[in-house]
Amino acid sequence: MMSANPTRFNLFNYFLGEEGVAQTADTTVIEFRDRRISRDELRVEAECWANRILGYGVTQGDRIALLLYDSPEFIACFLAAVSIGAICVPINTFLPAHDVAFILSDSGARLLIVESELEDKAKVSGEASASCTIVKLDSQSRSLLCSESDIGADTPHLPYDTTTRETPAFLLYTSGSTGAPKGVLHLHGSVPFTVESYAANVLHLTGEDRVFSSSRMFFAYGLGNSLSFPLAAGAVVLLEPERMSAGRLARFIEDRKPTVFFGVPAVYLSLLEYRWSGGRVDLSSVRLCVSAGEALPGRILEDWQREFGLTTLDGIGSTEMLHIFISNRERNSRAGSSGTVVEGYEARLVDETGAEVRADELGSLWVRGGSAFAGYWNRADLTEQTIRDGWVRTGDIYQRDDEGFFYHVGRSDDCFKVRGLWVSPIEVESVLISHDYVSEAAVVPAIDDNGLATALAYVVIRQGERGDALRDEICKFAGSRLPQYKVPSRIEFIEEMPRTATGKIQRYKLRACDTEGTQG
Ligand code: 3UK
Repeated sequence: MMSANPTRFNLFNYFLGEEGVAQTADTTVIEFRDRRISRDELRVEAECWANRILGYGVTQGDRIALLLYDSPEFIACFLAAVSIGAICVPINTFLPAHDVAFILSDSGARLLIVESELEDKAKVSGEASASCTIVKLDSQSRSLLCSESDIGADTPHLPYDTTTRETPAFLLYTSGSTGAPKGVLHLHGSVPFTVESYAANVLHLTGEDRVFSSSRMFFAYGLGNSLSFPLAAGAVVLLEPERMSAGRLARFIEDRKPTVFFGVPAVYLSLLEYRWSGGRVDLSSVRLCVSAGEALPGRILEDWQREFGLTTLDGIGSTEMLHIFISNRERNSRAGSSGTVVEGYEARLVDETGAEVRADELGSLWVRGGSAFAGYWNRADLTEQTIRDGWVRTGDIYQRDDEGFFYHVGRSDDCFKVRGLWVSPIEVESVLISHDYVSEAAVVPAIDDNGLATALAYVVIRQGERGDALRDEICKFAGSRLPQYKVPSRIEFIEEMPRTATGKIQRYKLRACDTEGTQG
């Protein structure tokens, strides 16, 4: 065995190499349906995928896209891709085909590994189709839908020492700002930084833990929760490919007994409501819960704590910073707050000139730390606007109290999140105004009766009678063209749009209108 070159670093070795954590080869690392996969089995599976990938002629720096459910194959393919120095591009399996096509073409993927059940979303068109090979995986049997002999066999496996902490490892697409999704590029070194700063120091994750994340691995949040953190700690990750209702999730937790649960606020609310409606929710295996993606309303946190006697740590992370950089702690948390800066990161609240705001004033959040992204893929302009001297501008407005607790106030752009997923007002508005009766539309976040974000649309009507029938009709129209979470849950008719002198809709004025939370 060659001794590892100290400047060399590869995530495959970090997780599965001999110098890895104190687990033995036969320790279970993944539980999936009725399978238990040991560390050694995962390593063999990932090496096998690495050889296949090499057999397709993929080389260092090439992009390999994954359109896969949360499964052992997702983890094996991800580790295989990064082991040979390729750049892994996990794609959101809920995206419509045209967004998948955009990501394949924008990233210039050489290879796409896709679930047979998601094949329809992977119609590669135009230029991309000539250069992107598609490999299908049977969604039920979890085996390849092509013969191994189709792949250049006998390709020698490369040693995993061609990379360093500075080598690009993966690209995560996010549609945070208006417009097309952008690829956030991370280097191999980002991952150990999140493991040490957050998983070890904040969550105290150990080999005794069993983790489950309701957010998927194609999100940075899920990727840390289900891949990096458990593998680095020698914990078990529970994977579930299906989307679960509150009832199924409650049964899953009771059966599979996770000790750490990761969710978004809407999941905590749905479990609470399920319990209040008489459903059985047994969380006795759980020692710690984590919430991220959007602010966890203080009321949900307090209801959760009262119902289940469990700590839930709200923390803010982002795709650009890879994982959580401001968080509450088990023995030091505040309801309604994102918590305090995680050790290893620095955070500043600044005004428009970049000067630090005074205590108690609102400011834009800038953050710095070793897991910051390397740049947006092929978007030097946007990279330049977002990251300077290592400081990443998050686009969030925060307030900090004198104990260092951060409180989320909103976003400086107009985008917002519903159920932890981005909603771009412009995208929803363009659908609404394509309806014959709608002349103008403005979409803003609103808060429903539970304190969670929903989309509210103000529309100016061209013709037709303003009433519930038209409301329903417009919602149905939007529902046939947008994923459900983007469909406005309320529609208000107005005479005229408030606009600036330059003709921009003043969404902030509409936000301010929504004080009395009327019907939907
Ligand atoms: C918002 C929050 C208030 C905030 C993420 C954990 O959500 C993640 O990444 P995204 O790139 O979105 C980032 C933006 O989401 N946000 C996230 N968490 C909170 N706002 N309180 C919170 N607790 O606007 C942020 O800029 O999708 C979350 C870990 C990794 C992640 N990528």
